[in-house]
Amino acid sequence: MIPGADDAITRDGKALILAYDHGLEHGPVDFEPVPQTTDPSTVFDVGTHDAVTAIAVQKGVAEAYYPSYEDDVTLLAKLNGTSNLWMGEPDSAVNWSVDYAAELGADAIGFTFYGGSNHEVEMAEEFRRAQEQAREHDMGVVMWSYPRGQGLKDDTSPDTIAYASRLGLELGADIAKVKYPGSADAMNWAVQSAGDMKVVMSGGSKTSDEAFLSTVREAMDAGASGLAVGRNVFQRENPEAILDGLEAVIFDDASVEEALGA
Ligand code: FBP
Repeated sequence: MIPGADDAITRDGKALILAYDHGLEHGPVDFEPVPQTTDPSTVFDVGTHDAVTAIAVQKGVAEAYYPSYEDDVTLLAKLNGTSNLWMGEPDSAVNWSVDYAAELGADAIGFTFYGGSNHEVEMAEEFRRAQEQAREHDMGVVMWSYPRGQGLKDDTSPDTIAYASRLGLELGADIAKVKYPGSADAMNWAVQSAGDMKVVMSGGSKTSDEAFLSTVREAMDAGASGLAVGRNVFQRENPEAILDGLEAVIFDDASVEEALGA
């Protein structure tokens, strides 16, 4: 972690990253609730909301759509990713180089790291290369830190998520994105485990406005530095409304009740 390396993708030290790599990770099934989101332009439009500090996409989407939005959104290049069609032990192909991401205009890279996978060693080496290249370009580094693999029984237990955030600090991320471990205490343990490195919560599958904002409020109270979210924003008919609420909770320290009225 280098203090300030994430400045381009944070506001007041906090992040609201709009993740839109689901077409690769899950397939078009994630776009079915709001079919217009199959078109990346629709989600880039959502990403122009003031609350969004960066939009995380894969190479092909960045190449084709980011040039039309470069004045309005901050690009986070999600470097690796694997389809749901892959049936092996958790692994993630590196799909573009950091140099190419920088050339396209990215201010940060995102990298999935599956600690505990039988592929952990190679993934750590790939992360090392990407992290050091990102430093050469003054780009921030966000680790999608998702421990999983055949040896791991519970990938969201408090100890596992604390380990996930610690892996981000140990391996040189500026921000670790972790699954919510189920309670404020457990989230606080994950934040403490990361030292000065920022920890953000992963969005997860879509829930109600109140349930989602409550979880985000809990995570923020536990010391999280924001959120990286996909489905809980773009699977809503009115994504701007939930972004208004998230902006209130994350940046203005609003209560859930205040945010629901935002
Ligand atoms: P969501 O907010 O929709 O959960 O997105 C976060 C994210 O990390 C995406 O960037 C990624 O596509 C997806 O979750 C991967 O989820 P999983 O590996 O758990 O299926």
